[in-house]
Amino acid sequence: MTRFDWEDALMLDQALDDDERMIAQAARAFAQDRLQPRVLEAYENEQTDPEIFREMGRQGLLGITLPEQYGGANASYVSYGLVAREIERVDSGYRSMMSVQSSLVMFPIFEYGSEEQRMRYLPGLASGELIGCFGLTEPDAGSDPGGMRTRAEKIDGGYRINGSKTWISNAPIADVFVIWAKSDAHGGAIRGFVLEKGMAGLSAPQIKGKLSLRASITGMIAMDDVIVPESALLPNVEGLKGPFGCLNRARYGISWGAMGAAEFCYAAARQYGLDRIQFGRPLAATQLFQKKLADMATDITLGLHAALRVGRLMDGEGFAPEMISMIKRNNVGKALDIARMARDMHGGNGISSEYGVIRHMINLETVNTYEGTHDVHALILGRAITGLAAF
Ligand code: TGC
Ligand code: FAD
Repeated sequence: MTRFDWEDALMLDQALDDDERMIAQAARAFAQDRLQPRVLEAYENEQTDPEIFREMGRQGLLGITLPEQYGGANASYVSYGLVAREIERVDSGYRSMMSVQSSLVMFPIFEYGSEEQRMRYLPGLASGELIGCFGLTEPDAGSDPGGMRTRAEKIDGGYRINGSKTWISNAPIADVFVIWAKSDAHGGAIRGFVLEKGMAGLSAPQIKGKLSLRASITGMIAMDDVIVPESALLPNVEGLKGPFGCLNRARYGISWGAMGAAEFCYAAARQYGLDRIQFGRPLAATQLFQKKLADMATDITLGLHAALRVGRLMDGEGFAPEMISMIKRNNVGKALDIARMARDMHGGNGISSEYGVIRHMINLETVNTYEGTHDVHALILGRAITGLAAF
């Protein structure tokens, strides 16, 4: 008879191929050996070590779905999800660093860029020598990016870009900026531009004082008459489907990543319940404690299998964006519930940084908001279900 595995209730591991299993194991070893020992200090001091990008690059974790000639590993989207899961098991901020670089910077340059742009940026981004960021959100355009004000004005030989972006992961330490702007030369359509650190008029001050996602640096991007050459334009996409095409990949990765954070919290709560004696017996011997663990195990297992299903569709016959809204919304929402529950099950110790659960809980508040809020994804699903947009 098959034995029940509390860490893999419906045998996800069996549904992976050898390459995927190997990539997941290597990512787990990297995350546990290289990231876990640094996360407490990074979080407490709100510090991001740029060296982590190079370490991820050496480990082959950046842009792994891209072809090898551009520094990728030609790996499946399931593999990409498994990497996100292992990194976010340590911290959502570290997964953010990986997923912005891979899905929001390397993917658009590969998918929408010229061959010259691919060769100029992708190998350096894959090795982590270059750090990238993705500027879509603005002070007055968050859930509604179509309301952006950043403008690209055609000038001789290029464009003049004016505007500001906010809440941009990696921006203060970025070398490469993928920026979305309305272009007058294209009838006001949204176009992508690749800007480089050091361009006159471009700055990226850090947003300090975040109480969530403190291990991942966030900033604003100010563009004050930034002049870019014609070659900075991403030639092969126009309209909001450009940034949304990138967000599909990143949101999909988050659906795996959030489950990694939830798995950490579930395992920590289980162990705490086995170790902690109250009323003369382990907390884990009480019915309430066991019900909470059963709920966690169920939500994690269903969430992981749903993410695997979407990953298989991405690697095979194709996906609808609403599928990704469903798993991003569900998995992050469930992970947040699980982290809150685990925090409670640790009692007073649950608020200490040493146990990790409150850090995951606070991080997941951000994950629930960025890449489309929990409610915006409900509205995307609602539109697909009813045919009526309620934004
Ligand atoms: P809508 O009319 O729905 O669509 C406009 C055009 O875009 C196409 N489209 C998509 N294409 C591909 N994938 C998708 N998921 C797509 N969704 C829409 C659509 O077909 C249409 O194309 P066309 O050719 O007809 O022009 O646009 P809308 O303005 O009504 O959109 C509403 C809504 C709510 C869906 C959208 O604005 C939305 O998703 N808002 C959320 C914004 C968001 O997610 N921002 C994320 C910023 S980046 C970030 O948070 C990074 S955090 C990174 C980290 O640290 O990990
Ligand atoms: P708003 O859009 O103002 O939403 C506020 C509230 O109103 C939410 O609860 C929302 O669900 C609700 N709401 C909005 N519209 C509706 C509606 N029509 N009906 C009902 N409710 C609605 N952006 C980038 O471009 N690049 C990045 O790298 C990036 N990194 C980030 C990192 C961090 C740490 C954070 C916090 C954010 C990051 N973002 C990034 C921005 C993020 O994508 C936005 O914060 C998010 O899309 C929400 O936009 P907003 O903050 O303007 O909130």
